[in-house]
Amino acid sequence: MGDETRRDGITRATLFGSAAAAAGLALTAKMVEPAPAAAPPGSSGHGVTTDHAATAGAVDPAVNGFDPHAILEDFDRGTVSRDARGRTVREWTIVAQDREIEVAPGVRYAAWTYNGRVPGPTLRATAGDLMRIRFLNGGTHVHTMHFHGIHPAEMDGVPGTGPGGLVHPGEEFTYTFTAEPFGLHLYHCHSFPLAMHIAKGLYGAMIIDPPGGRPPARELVMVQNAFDTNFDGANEVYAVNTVAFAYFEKPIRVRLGELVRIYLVNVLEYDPVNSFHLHGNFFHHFPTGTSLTPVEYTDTISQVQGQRGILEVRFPHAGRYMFHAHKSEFAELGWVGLFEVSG
Ligand SMILES: [Cu+2]
Repeated sequence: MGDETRRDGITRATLFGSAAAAAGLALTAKMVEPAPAAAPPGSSGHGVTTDHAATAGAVDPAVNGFDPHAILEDFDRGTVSRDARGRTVREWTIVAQDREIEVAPGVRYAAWTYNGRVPGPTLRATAGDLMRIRFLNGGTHVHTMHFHGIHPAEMDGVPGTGPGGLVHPGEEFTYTFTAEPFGLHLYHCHSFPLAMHIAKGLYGAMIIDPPGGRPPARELVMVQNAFDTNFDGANEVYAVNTVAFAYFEKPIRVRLGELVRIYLVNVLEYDPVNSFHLHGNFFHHFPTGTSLTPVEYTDTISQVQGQRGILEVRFPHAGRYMFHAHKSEFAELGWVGLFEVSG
């Protein structure tokens, strides 16, 4: 039985009114009553509310303690020092925490977070730097940090690879490796059951800049994610950077003609493919960001879970331009935003 069939039996409630409806989009969501019995251990058992009034408007960043608009441009370069060889050393402290977040107006989700936010901090280094990430498990389940990149097995954060592969609540482990290769990567928990540990919110982007960097640009991080708010193994809310419709309610402002660089990471769980489509424009696509030469000039790309790419675009015309998953269902359930281009 496929997802669509399975979801047909679920109550469909019109949700997400306000700006989206004003724009002429027919936005509906598949929402059901909370199902505490199906909630995984450690969750607070909160499902979603179907209270229409409660879902109007926008999510207040103060409620979550993080703002999707701030996450777009929040690059964490760590605490910087130099080792005896003169090499740049970057150090971070990441804490896993259970935390309830609001993923759409009135829709709460019992998340597992890195440093209290979903996605976790965007870690940024330059190729060749030594990265040292001290991970403390302040949650209620066994977690890890598994980084994409090139590193020794004992730093892989997967069960069976040593103490870093199984960090119990109250314990810690420091992952140390050289930043390589340059490109756009990601990190996520690799405890089992894996799908649950990712879906609950334990992931983030990791940017390794090439030596010398990339051309100056307005840089934006977008982590494509979704939330299974009723624990039925399918998602009800889709987004980039967690909060459905955040960039639709409040468009991302960019300047006419400026180079805009989007770091796009797909961590979507439970659906096989995600996509990105831009209206009224084309972008250059650098898959995984591991080359400085784009492979494609297009307006749409697709990515499976774990795939990521850098998109570079300039807007030659002022106005509002939509971007969204070119999977209409995902867009209608929150994965849609706007660029507001002005001179
Ligand atoms: Cu985990």
